[in-house]
Amino acid sequence: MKKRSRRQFIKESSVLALGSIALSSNAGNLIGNTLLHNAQFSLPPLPYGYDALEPHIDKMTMEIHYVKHHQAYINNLNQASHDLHFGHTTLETLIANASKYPDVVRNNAGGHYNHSLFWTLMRAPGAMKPSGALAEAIKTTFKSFEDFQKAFADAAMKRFGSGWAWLVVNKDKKLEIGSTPNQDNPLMDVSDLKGTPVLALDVWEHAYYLKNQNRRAEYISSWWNVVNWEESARLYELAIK
Ligand code: MN3
Repeated sequence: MKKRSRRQFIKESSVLALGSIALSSNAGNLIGNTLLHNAQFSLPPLPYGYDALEPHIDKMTMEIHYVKHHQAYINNLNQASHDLHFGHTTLETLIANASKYPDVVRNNAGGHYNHSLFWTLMRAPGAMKPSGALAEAIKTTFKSFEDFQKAFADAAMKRFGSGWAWLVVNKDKKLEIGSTPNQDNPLMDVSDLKGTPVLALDVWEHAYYLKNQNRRAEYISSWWNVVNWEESARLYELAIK
């Protein structure tokens, strides 16, 4: 049996700051039936309670989405890290180089990254629009906030099957709307849509089925009530620097 190098056992010590959440990388995680201490990836704290987004997104959906679905991506990613020995590689690097890894990495690194970002881009119902530089850019690019919402919802509706809708800052520092399949994201080398995410919407059925069943349009229109525009504006300002 191939002996693993000492380096592979050294826990990943970097902390990836993603939005306002720090993805601490040294908590224990279950790998198969064994508690793997110092597992590389762990569930970031949810910045609000499961019921904080009510009545727009229900408590049970939030709890299952966070505790079961997000955790499953993390468990699968830790299992892949264990099996493929990439314990020294950051989540950002795995995503940027998704084409170089098996699909299990693309799917689960994407799942972990996307959900970590998604939680920070929601909050208890508040301001329904952004302000500042992001508001100006939306107006310049899409004519009006309402036209932007229509185009974003359209991208979310047209994504066939499971995936994500995105507002990104592209390489020309311009806003662009698009969608990705499965757990792909615009930071992946395999993605057609490329850019820095400013807004993300999960359109997997697990994100809305308990409350909205098959009615994705209803979920999207509810979701506008809980968008964290302050965080989105912060990501925009970082992206255009
Ligand atoms: Mn999801």
